[in-house]
Amino acid sequence: MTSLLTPRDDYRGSGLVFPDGFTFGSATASYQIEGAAAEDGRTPSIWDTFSKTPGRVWNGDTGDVACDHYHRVDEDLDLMSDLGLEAYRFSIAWPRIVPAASGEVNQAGIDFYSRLVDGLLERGIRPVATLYHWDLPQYLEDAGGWTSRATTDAFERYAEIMGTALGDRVHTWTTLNEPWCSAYLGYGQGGHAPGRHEPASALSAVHHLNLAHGRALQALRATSTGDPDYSVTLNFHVLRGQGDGAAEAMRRIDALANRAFTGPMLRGEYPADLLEDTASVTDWGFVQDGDLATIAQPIDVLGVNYYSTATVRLWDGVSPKQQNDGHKGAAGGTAWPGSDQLVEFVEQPGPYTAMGWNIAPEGLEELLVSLSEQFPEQALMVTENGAAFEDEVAADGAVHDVERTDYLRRHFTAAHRAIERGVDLRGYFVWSLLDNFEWGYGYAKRFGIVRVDFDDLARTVKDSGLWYRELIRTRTVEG
Ligand code: GCO
Repeated sequence: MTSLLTPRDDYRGSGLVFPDGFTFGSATASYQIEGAAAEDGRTPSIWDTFSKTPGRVWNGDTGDVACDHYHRVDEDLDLMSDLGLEAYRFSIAWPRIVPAASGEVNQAGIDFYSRLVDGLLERGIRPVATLYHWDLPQYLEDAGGWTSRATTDAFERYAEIMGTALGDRVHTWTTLNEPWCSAYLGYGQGGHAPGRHEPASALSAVHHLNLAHGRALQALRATSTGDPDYSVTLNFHVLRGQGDGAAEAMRRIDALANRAFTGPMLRGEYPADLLEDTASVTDWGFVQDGDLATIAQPIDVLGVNYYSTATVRLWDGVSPKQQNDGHKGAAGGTAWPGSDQLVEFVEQPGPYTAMGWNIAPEGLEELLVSLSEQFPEQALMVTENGAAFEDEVAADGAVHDVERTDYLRRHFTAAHRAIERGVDLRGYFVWSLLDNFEWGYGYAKRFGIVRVDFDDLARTVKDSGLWYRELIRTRTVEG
């Protein structure tokens, strides 16, 4: 019998050429790579506190040293250049810039990112800077964190500082990375910092993150003297349904996970069904007059993070829930205020990555097409896609990460198909440049196309990195 999976069905494209102007990049985040946690004036973020709380992070790992990128920035810049990266997406550690409640600006923090941006430009690599990739200053969490409107004041001011400092050189500003994780995992499910389990707080965090995004865009636009693009990065849930109430389960999670952000940011309103679904948890009284207009600032490009699909079904409230403990697409039934009694995430067919996430390149094509149907004027950028696998170092010192290369090839094929179908997709950033601190999983999960030895911090380009270099050079997906 022949396989049902023809090469085309399996997303293992060959000879697919990406259009001119399509940007090939790679991404990292401050707490995951920098280290130097207590140096040059940086104070703790919620992730320092969380990772030092026993039982929160695998093996008690912390970001104290991480990849030591703070001290090895020149080596890492050369690495990016060797790979031929056209753009580099990094994030700025807020507690390096404004280390204390007094609000004083720490020049040493600004200098570090300024040097990074200059180093990128010297090498012909576009700087794509994210203001918030989860490292909220601890002093702000102590005052209420994202449940407090005052945090949006502080974020606006931080955006002003960074717009003034780097807005002459940054190519793309991104306000937030995956506010879904910050709100629901941080304040609802508790698997991420600050580790709170408060459904109503999670929804208030959703709104304050949205508001912070809008206020930051205004501040960045007012202070940037170059001509940067403006963006935000969201992690979308690409949903599959199971059982009798499949459509209803998918609608609910789509409202909570996707439309809770795209609604206010891109349409200037919260979806009515979201407000109804969550009415028993909150009356959304934290939304003030004028907030939605502030949130709905235009963006040049919408950042899309995609790793896997999620399957949901209505839960009868009685039978045992299937547990699915991935932190993203499958983020566990408990992450959903208001609907966690009603919807459960169920296990999906493999194959899986080392995170237990199912490999589904068709989900990326579907997501990109669906977003461009929902928001026809909106240019898109894949700001994260990649995979953790159990890497091994071969006798010759190389890392023959065949599975990661295959994963990337299949997802680049999916992105290419979306372009063929008319999606305005501007680029693609592989997550991640380096093996790094993978949040609750510490250093146990490796996403890098460059290996980091966490004993001596040596970097080794993996086979997937070599494959990516070739893709960038030829602009053509090959096996
Ligand atoms: C995220 C973050 C990254 C993760 C990656 C793998 O999306 O969660 O942007 O920091 O490390 O996605 O989980």
